Amino acid sequence: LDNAEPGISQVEPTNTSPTENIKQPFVIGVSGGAASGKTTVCDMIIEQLHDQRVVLVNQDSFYFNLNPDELKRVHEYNFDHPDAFDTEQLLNVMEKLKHFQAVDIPKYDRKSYKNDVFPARRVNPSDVIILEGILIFHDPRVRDLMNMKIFVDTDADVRLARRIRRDTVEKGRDIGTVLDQYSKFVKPAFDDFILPTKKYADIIIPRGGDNHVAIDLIVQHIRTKLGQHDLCKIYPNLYVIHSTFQI
Ligand code: UZR
Ligand code: MG
Repeated sequence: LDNAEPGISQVEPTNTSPTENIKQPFVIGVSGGAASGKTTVCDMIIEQLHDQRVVLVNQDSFYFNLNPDELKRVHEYNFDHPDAFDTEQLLNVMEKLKHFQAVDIPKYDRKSYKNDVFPARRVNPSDVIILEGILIFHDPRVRDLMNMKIFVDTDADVRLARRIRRDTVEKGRDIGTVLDQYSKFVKPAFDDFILPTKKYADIIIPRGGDNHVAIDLIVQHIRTKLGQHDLCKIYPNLYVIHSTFQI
């Protein structure tokens, strides 16, 4: 070894794996009351970031399955409470995605209240992960994963009107049941659990998906952050894309 050519030991290895170069995916949390326009905001962000590897993870996928007793009295079940979600499982999934590992995410069916609909959704490693859900800012461990937190702030009457339309027209539910559920669970949970997490948001978007200016600003910020995220080291194309956008 003493005979090794001088300077050889100082040569940096060139074949490092991507994960050694890259830091971590950029994680965005999108929260807000039920029917506030969270999904629309996420879809608009994803559409504008079409040249990036983006994945959407919905908190719905982590609802606990209901036992037969709970299923029998489903109208008494509180889907708006933090305890309705399997946060440990969400954290496991996020841990994998943060290390660029592919992961299977359960599919949740709001009609059957089951989250083991087969096949599960296969999610490939991504550079941007969007976490969407009414209570996605509730657990500090989940909040700590996020690089950017967005709260979609839509008036309660607009949310209720949308909720009624969604549950009656799209899900075929009876209006009386929808209103009962709203006053019994949805509204109290918004006041007790969702609204108090608004203070953790970096950005509060009034009017949700109608707010194109806010979406444009958010997407610009994400692009800037991705540029600083060391991604260009392994994705030379991304570097080109970014420099083009910044000129
Ligand atoms: P978003 N929800 C259902 O109606 N059925 C389910 O099986 C699971 C959830 C409702 C939930 C909450 N509550 O108010 C709303 N109830 O979906 C959140 N009752 O939906 O984030 O898409 O607006
Ligand atoms: Mg939604």
